[in-house]
Amino acid sequence: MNPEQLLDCERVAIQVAIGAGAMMRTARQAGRLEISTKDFSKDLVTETDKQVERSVFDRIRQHFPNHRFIGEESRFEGIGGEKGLTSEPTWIIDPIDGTMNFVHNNPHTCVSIALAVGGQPVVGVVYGPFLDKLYTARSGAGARCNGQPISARKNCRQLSDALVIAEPGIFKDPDDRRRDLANINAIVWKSHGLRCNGSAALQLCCLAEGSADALWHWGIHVWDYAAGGLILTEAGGVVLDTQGGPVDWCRRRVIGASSLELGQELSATLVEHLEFERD
Ligand code: LIP
Repeated sequence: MNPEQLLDCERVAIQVAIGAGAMMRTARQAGRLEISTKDFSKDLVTETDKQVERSVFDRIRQHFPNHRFIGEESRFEGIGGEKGLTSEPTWIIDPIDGTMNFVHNNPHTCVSIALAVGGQPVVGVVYGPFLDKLYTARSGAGARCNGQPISARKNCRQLSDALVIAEPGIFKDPDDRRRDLANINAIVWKSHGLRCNGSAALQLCCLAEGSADALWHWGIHVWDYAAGGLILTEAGGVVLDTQGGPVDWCRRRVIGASSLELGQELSATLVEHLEFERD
């Protein structure tokens, strides 16, 4: 895609994200979220998640009818059911990232919209309607929040100087729970401390704006981290695999960091590694 095409895709994604945020606000004000669970008791979905995803798909498809679509609620139906990312232009949508927060009237929830070409995100938009924060990025054009350039804290190169984001209590499997608590215990005493806000997309944007310095995540899906991952790298940060190598957008694991040195130290400090079926 040429720069003009990328700009057009970002413009559409921003318009659609703002519309999705309005749907989230309306649903919360109405106070009827129609909540159900998916894989286990903490894996929530609301009718608003489904309605927002349908709206985002329909509105983007009006502009780009030949593109492919992946969404949290429709999974891979939008691309014929097969998992994974191909080289074709593919929109990757999390209609409400941080659904648990959305249900609890917590503001750390957002719509996440990414466009991937050649298997890599090239446009990312994360909109937190209750935070009034619109994070945007295009490949090679930097990252912004509400139109203003943002930058990761690139001079934070060691764990002992870093504020780290973790997210305890998200696993169904008791062994995964024990193993990630071991990681939390290992990191908390070697860093400036841990923070958690419950939305992977917004957590990656925190690193991009320099309000935190590193994170690790297992079990999330491509729609949770594709847009936020591009926003972070365009802000000068890095996204890595938890083993320290290049990120795999479908491997369901990621390290984000303000610098490569910090990301690699975080990877080396994790004492347990979890595995999840690929997207
Ligand atoms: C959520 C992520 C969160 C993760 C949760 C869940 P959802 O996405 O943003 O960081 O820990 O398990 O995957 O399901 O709210 O879109």
